[in-house]
Amino acid sequence: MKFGTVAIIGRSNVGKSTLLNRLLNEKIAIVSEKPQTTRTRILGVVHAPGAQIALLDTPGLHKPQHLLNRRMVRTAVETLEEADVLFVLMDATSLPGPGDLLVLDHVTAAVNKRRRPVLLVLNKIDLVNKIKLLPVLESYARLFAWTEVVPVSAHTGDNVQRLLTVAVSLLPEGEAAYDDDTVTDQTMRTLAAEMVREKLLRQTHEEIPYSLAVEIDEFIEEGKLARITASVLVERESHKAIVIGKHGERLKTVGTEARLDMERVFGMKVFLQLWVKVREAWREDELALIELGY
Ligand SMILES: Nc1nc2c(ncn2[C@@H]2O[C@H](COP(=O)(O)OP(=O)(O)OP(=O)(O)O)[C@@H](O)[C@H]2O)c(=O)[nH]1
Ligand SMILES: [Mg+2]
Repeated sequence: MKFGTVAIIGRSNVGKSTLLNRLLNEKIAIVSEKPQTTRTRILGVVHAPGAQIALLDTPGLHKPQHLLNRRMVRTAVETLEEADVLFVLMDATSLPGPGDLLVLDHVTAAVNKRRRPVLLVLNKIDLVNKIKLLPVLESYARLFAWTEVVPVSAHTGDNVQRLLTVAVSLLPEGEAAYDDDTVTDQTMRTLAAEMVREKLLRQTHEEIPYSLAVEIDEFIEEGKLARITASVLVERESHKAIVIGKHGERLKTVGTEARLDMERVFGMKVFLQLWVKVREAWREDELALIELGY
């Protein structure tokens, strides 16, 4: 039996959470086109024949501006330092940029402390033709002594099976750490909060996506019904008005979309109530961050 931890590392938006969901065949991490979507480490357990992988999605590595972001980067760095195998996710649609070099600095520092397999996972190959892929591959090959290079599309699933095979071959020997039916460490409360945040991210722009948080105030299961009350935290009164929208339309859309997701994932009827609250500078407030699970 093989068992090990695999960290998915990279800058924001390269598709780390999309890859996690793809490898699990289940949506446990929210995804959006806005940077810094993932704020915590998310465990997904991949059960393969003769092997189990504790796959860890992480926040995108970036230059942090707020306490929230410093904690996000710390989470990613700690995860990368502890993992047995690293998936370094890069975007196949562009040549390495400053954000990617920052990621490689972190990876190099961790590997210098303790050697272990480092895979270059070049994602989003569905967006580039093969001729354009070659120079990107060559640039990355020059930057690091990769154990293996695997181009994939987390979106279509192209070559993801091969990535799994390579990962399993690099895992240490060991007993499975999780039950056969364990998929994630995310609680229903956390999943519910994140589903609301995902819909909010899609509906908002500029500064607002970064300054939003969602807190579950009440999660009551009554047989096949869940009564969920959640607060959307924003940093300013003006943001509150935007999140609510004209005649409450935006918040209503968010609520409906999130509820439908919850009903599908939880397999129960959901009654969802959303409130919007102003909590000034929560991104700098350690207590608020701890309460929010960040
Ligand atoms: N075309 C294409 N789009 C992808 C692929 N993988 C991810 N995306 C898109 O890229 C965007 C970012 O995806 P995420 O999975 O949220 O990226 P992430 O690396 O987790 O980002 P952070 O959590 O912000 O660090 C989303 O719009 C995804 O739909 C892919 O293989 N192909
Ligand atoms: Mg993510």
